[in-house]
Amino acid sequence: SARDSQIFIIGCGISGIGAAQKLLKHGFHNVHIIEATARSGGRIRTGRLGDNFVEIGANWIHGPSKENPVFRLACDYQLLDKESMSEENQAIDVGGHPLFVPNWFTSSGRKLGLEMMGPVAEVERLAPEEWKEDQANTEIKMAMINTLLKLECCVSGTHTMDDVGLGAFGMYKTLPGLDCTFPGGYEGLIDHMMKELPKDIVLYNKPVKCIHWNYTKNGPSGTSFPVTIECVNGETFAADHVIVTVPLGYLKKHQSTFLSPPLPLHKLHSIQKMGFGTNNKIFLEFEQPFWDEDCELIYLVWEDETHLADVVSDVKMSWIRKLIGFTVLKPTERYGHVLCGWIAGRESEYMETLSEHEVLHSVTQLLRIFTGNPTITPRKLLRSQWFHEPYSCGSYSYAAKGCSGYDIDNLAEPLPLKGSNSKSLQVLFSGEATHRSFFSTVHGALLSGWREAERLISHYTPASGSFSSKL
Ligand code: 6YU
Repeated sequence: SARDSQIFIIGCGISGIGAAQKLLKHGFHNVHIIEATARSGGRIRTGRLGDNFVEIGANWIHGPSKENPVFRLACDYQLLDKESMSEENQAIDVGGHPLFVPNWFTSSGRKLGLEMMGPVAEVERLAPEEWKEDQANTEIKMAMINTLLKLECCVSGTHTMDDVGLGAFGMYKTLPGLDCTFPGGYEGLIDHMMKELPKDIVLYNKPVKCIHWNYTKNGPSGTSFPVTIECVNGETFAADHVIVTVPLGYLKKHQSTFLSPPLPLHKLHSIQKMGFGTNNKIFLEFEQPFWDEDCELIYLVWEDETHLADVVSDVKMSWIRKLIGFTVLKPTERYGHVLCGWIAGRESEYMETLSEHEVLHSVTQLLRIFTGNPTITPRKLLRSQWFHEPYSCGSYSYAAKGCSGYDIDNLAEPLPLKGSNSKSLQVLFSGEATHRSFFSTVHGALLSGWREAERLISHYTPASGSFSSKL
């Protein structure tokens, strides 16, 4: 029967897990996940810094409210605290920009007063001649704007905002609800989802090398399969359908070898055009805080950066200038005094090549300068290295200049294309980057996995009144 078809899902991130869950629920029983690494979760990864859980990958549920499937799952599994689940929290709508209580430190060791903050937002609206009237503060405001611009690079996961396209940027949708975190770690969500799947569904440590499609291999009982999956270790798997969930960064890097025959040109072009960048975290633990008790976000401002720029001129010498500052891990009773630094772009990719010791040294020097306190010494450091993760090749996708919704639709389009005579839906595509309005998020990834599972389900569900089977 249709439900016997062999389905392989490549990648055990939330998109792949979501697809498997949905297929199994609809009676498909020959479903397997092939995962390159030894673990599930992909870019959802909870690590440890001393006694603390810290998120190496995804951090928040963006827009935790009823419409968000990650929020719904997290509530079902009881993984959130009361406040995050409250109706009030769900109703707060800040358009994707949580309002953190900030502290501003500058490169001359000054701590800026909050009164500076208002005028920064105003500067963007002022006519150039009006700027001059406030000459004394113009330069420091420009420097503050540069910090905010670098922060936008982190949010979008891009090297520079010059690479982000305005049109497609507008396709990204925010949901109501004030962003919240998982007190027990984001990976708890993965653990719960995995518990609902059969134990042996995932084949770990099996990086896929190539998907051979439009290809017929005779199976044991004379059945024929259009797809053969070839793993790096030489093993092969015959399939009717394959759902590819690998990150866009991985597809970009391996675009010419990952499929055979190769991807159709329009699909290839869209893969090249869509953006995929790096955003990394640097966690630091301190004995004592140097920030205010209510502070949630520490900004670092370079006073000599008085011209609009979000990239540094000499990456090797000055990569640390791209570090926008730190979010403060709350509540303090749970974490102690832990900061999470944010750094995007090629400066971030360069940081990954340095030893932990070198990064610690640079960050310590930086903090001593910005606080004017020559004794500040972080106790521990942990940083992510998403660009050099061989099965991620970066952090998440963004709508690059020149991209449109069609490019995202092209990424999501299954193979072979409509109108071809061969067996349809051989290779399907899901993953964060294939979602038109929620790209770059966990909920976008989950929804895209469900979408491709549903595509297969409806493929095998004869339209009512029709006698023809699609098999
Ligand atoms: C969110 C957040 N968040 C921070 C950082 C990162 C990400 N995201 P997966 O990669 O998970 O799975 C694929 C699997 O495939 C994987 O296991 C591989 O090992 C495997 N694989 C690869 N190659 C293979 C092969 N050859 N063979 C076999 N297997 C193979 N999202 O909702 N909240 O706070 C953050 C953040 C540092 C790195 C994030 C966040 C993104 C999510 O982590 C990500 O989308 C999903 O986990 C992806 O799941 P998946 O299954 O698709 O892939 C206007 C405007 C616009 C801009 N954007 C707004 C900003 C929102 C983004 N914010 C992110 C921020 C943070 C901090």
